[in-house]
Amino acid sequence: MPVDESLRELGRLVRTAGGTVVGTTVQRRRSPDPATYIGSGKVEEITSQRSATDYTTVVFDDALSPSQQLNLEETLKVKVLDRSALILDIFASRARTREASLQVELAQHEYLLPRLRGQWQHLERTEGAIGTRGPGETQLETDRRLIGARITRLKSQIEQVRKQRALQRARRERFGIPTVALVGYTNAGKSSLLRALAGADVLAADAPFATLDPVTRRVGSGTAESFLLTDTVGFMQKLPTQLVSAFRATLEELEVADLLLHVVDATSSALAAQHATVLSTLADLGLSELPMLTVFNKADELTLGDGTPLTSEQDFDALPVPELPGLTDEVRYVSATEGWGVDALRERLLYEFFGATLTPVG
Ligand SMILES: Nc1nc2c(ncn2[C@@H]2O[C@H](COP(=O)(O)OP(=O)(O)OP(=O)(O)O)[C@@H](O)[C@H]2O)c(=O)[nH]1
Ligand SMILES: [Mg+2]
Repeated sequence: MPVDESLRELGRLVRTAGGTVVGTTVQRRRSPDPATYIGSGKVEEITSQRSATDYTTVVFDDALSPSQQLNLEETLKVKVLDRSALILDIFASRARTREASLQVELAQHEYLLPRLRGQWQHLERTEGAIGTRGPGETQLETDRRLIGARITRLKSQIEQVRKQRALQRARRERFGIPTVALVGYTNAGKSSLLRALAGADVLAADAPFATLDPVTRRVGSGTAESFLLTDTVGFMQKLPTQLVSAFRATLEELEVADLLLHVVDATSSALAAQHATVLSTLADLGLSELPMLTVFNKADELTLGDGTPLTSEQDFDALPVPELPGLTDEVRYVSATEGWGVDALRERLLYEFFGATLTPVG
């Protein structure tokens, strides 16, 4: 993804976390400085901007090592966050269910553990300072052990969740209900499409990571001819690995899907990069082999070749077939909010599973 797109995305994350962006800066380097990520000149430039903008936090659009983060905080004298910390913060504010909370807390602790630097560290050097005596154990070690123990406990609780989910899935499979999983870049409109297809009351919001919990709804008429549609957390470039692995219990819902419905935001200026990110995340999760149907959403905001806006789904025929690398599967346009192409998509999905008994549409 181009740097300016990535920074724009970072800005959205900052705003979602409740911050305001007062300035951005970019440095081109052959490789990051091992100690401070950016070069010393850039550090000075950022410091000197302090008087003008009075910023309180500096956010880096990449993963910082624990020591880079510490060094930068000491030099810049403000809080320093990286993209991972910011995303973790948003996830923490979004977690509603016990399951999501467990997964987010695990990711937070795993992020925190190598960054523990203890307010006590400086005391270790002062011989005989209060709190450094005792059976040879420093506070920092105690903290590490406590967090380690918490991580172990969280992992076993998440394991319980996984077993629970596996049971539910087995039950579903026994009844032979096909499952479709919505996947896509965050904010592409997955929840809106679930709402449109299933008539379900689920949260859709113009913010990254509005959905954390997998929500499953039945789509179709009657019990015989219906499928389950599952919505889950969206993907994003540079998503912290702790998060992806912590969300395994949830993402396992995707593994058993009969079909992935990949929702792409057709209006995005970073469409190709977002599409590629979703494909590579799916590959990381070992899900590349699943059949996939790609829908280009938000088609109501597209314009035709001559610049006129679309007025209905009738205009889809006049839209070009999007050309994207890796796009080999069937492609469709939809508008989840206007309901355009939604009935045809539902029919198409039903036809996928019950084709023999249904009249093909669309
Ligand atoms: N114009 C237009 N806006 C849409 C459409 N579908 C979704 N949106 C808007 O896009 C924003 C994100 O929609 P969501 O359904 O929450 O997206 P999501 O993919 O579930 O996002 P996360 O759960 O945050 O990953 C919301 O403001 C929706 O109203 C569409 O077809 N047209
Ligand atoms: Mg959502």
